[in-house]
Formats: sequence, structure tokens, C-alpha cells
Amino acid sequence: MREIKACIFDLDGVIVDTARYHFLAWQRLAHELGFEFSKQHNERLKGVSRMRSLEILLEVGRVRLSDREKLEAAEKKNKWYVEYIAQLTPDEILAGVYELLIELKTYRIKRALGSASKNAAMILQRLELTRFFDAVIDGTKVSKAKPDPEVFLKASEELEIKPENCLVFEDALAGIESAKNAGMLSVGVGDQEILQNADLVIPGFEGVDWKTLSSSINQLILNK
Ligand code: B16
Ligand code: MG
Repeated sequence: MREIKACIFDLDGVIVDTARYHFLAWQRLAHELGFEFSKQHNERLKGVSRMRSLEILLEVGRVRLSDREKLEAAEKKNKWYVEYIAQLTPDEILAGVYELLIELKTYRIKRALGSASKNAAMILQRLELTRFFDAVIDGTKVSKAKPDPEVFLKASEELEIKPENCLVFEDALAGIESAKNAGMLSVGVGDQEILQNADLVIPGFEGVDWKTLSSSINQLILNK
């Protein structure tokens, strides 16, 4: 029977809410360029790469920049973002995540990170979570953005666990698609209505234990 031997975690929105720091930095850039950028606009940037995020932001402000100016703007935003996340502490790990990571380790289920962020290694370090991950695949290691399966396939390769034995935790629609494209099962973390393509949806990790979660997954496998 298909068995889950590894879990792959997205970062922003699954392990930590860095979206609010991305928002502060993007908003600062928008103000410099002379327009407003709202929290609602920021929703469109979740799970999206840095350069694609910039393009969406410029679309919102109806601002045109040359390629060189775009690179400078993205660099500036990232400098501010890095200043914010340098202040992260383990207190900001989302509820229930730490406990689940410990449990997975006890059950010898491998753990990988699969994130679009180029700052993932630093974030894990600030959260003191680096030691929990057997592989870290982030924006510095992939060239194709989610929904392309590259990020999760690379994680499965590095872990030496077949895609069919991997389970992905994701908060973004594109991430769920990416898991599907990789041939992996997925758990959506967040809103059931938005993440309806996931194999299973949980509102968050609070109170989630591996025994219960894996038996729901096994049930899904049996019914497939
Ligand atoms: P960086 P995830 C994503 O993280 C964020 O959700 C997205 O808003 C951000 O633009 C992207 O990482 C790139 O981040 O600018 O730090 O390289 O959800 O894939 O963990
Ligand atoms: Mg995310």
C-alpha cells in the first residue's frame, strides 16, 4: 500500500506568517513609487516569486519600470524584508507546527521544506527549526515557480523518497497544484473553499497529531 514516508512543508503561511513582513516591505516600495498597496492586493502575492510579485505590484500602481529599475526595486524591497525577518523569533512559529515536527521525527517520517523564498534558510534559522529538516529546497535551488512541480520533486529526490510517498502541506492554490503535478498527496492549510483541490484541508496545525492525520490520509489512499 502507498505509505507516507516524508512530509514537505511550504514556509510562508504554513510554518510562519511572513506574509505580513512581505506586505510591509511591498507597501513601503509602493509608497515610494507614489501609490497605495492594500492588504487585499497583498493576498495576490502569497506563494508567488519575488519578481512576479513585483510585476503584480506595478500592475496595481500602473507603474512602468525598465528591467534594470525592476531589479533595483526588487532588491530594495528584499533589503527591507530581510531587516524585518531578522527580528523573527521562535514565538512566531504557527501554532501546532513545532509539536508536529517533533512527532514526525519520532515516527521517523522525513521532513523537507519546499518554498519559493530565497530567504528560507535564514527564516528557519531565526525560528530555530533548521535541525528538523532533512532537505531544504527554496527559491535559490529552483528555476520554475509553483504550480510547476520542480520544488517538490527536488525535495523528494534529496530525501530519496518517491513522490507517491510524500505528503505536501501548502497554504496556496498554486502550491496544491504543484503537489498534484508532482504526483504527491496534499494537505491544504487554511480555507476549505479556496483550497478545495487539496486531498484534505485543515484550518491550521493546532491540535493536529500525526496519528489522526495519517489515518485520515490512509483512508483517502484506500478510497482512491
Ligand atoms: P523571497 P512560500 C513565498 O513563500 C511567499 O509566499 C511569497 O509572498 C514570496 O514572494 C516568495 O516566497 C518569495 O520570497 O522574496 O523571500 O524570495 O509560501 O513559497 O514559502
Ligand atoms: Mg505559502
